[in-house]
Amino acid sequence: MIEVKDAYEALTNSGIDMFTGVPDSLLKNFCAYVTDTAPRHKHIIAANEGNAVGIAAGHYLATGKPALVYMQNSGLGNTVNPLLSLADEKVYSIPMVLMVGWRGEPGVHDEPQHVKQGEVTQALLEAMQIPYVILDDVAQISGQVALAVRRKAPTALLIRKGTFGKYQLRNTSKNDCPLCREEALKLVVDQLRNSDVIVSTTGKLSRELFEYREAKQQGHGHDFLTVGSMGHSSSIALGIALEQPNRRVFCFDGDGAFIMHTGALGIVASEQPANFFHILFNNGAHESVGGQPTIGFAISATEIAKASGYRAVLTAATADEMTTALKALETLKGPVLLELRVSICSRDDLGRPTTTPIGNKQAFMNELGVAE
Ligand SMILES: Cc1ncc(C[n+]2csc(CCOP(=O)(O)OP(=O)(O)O)c2C)c(N)n1
Repeated sequence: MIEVKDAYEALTNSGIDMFTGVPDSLLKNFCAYVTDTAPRHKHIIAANEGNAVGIAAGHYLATGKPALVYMQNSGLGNTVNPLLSLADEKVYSIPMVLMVGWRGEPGVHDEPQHVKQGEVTQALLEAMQIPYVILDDVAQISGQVALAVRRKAPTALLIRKGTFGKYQLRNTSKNDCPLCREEALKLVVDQLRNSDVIVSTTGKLSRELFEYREAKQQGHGHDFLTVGSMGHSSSIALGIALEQPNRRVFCFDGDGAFIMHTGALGIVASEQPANFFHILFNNGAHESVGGQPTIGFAISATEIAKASGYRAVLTAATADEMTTALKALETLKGPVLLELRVSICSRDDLGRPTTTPIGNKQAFMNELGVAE
């Protein structure tokens, strides 16, 4: 096991003074240490992993020094374009070191959305001709930094589950919103009509929705749980809303996911689906992977939605405000964004969906009356 302090110091002693990326549960302890330790402006939690590669490239252009880009392997897809058409030796030849959390490593049990990603992670890096090591000794770190500098190209550190020792984040992102997300989610679900469907985002929100449906014995056919594919729930909901105009389609989004692909809002608005209701559960954090902060409360999600062309925007934080806003949805035409400001307090005993993704898809399509 490698202590995160040792890994951080191995990076800084090798000349890396800039850290950027999107948090990952396997990198939770490392990301926490970076959050607490790196100076202001030397650690940027990016909107998505491709943006982080861009930040690392800009940092190199301005300093001549490589940056570290951390991500879950799910985020590799977001990086392929800037890695191959910006940082690659055949284009601008920009060194950086990727630190990639290896969810779904073959032989290690993981959730379905990580299985294929885990199987192809090494092949993806190899296809991109990015030299990588599976980190098991802190001494490998300086070697990968030196290789990036020598080749003037990206290199990678692949991180297995349990590689890093524990570190407790001190600068946790907290907010004083009165309701936990789970309480807010229950208020919304209780207001829904039987014909409404939900597309819910990656992480704990979908797990809370699944458990609430279990508790209410309502089945899961009304909910498409976007277990992977972070940031795309609103686009999935748009695709449904346009073809099923007689039912309301709700996207249950998280702030990290919303920020990851915010351009989707303008596209939703450009279609003006009257049956599209975007519920943003904003807790200002990537709660599902360790509670690292997002810019959720620094931006105005409602202003973004309004400027993107949503027909109406609402925000609520107390139970009363939420109840009033949910009543207002009864008469409003979409696209509507309702931002629910919630605190970070998910349960430690939160379970995971017991249905498979394919079972979920079939039940959902069945509910929509569509045969495969
Ligand atoms: C492309 C991609 N990058 C990173 C992850 C890892 N990941 C899973 S959930 C999550 C946090 C999502 O944050 P938010 O939408 O704010 O929801 P919360 O965790 O607060 O419930 C992250 C970063 C992922 N699944 N996919």
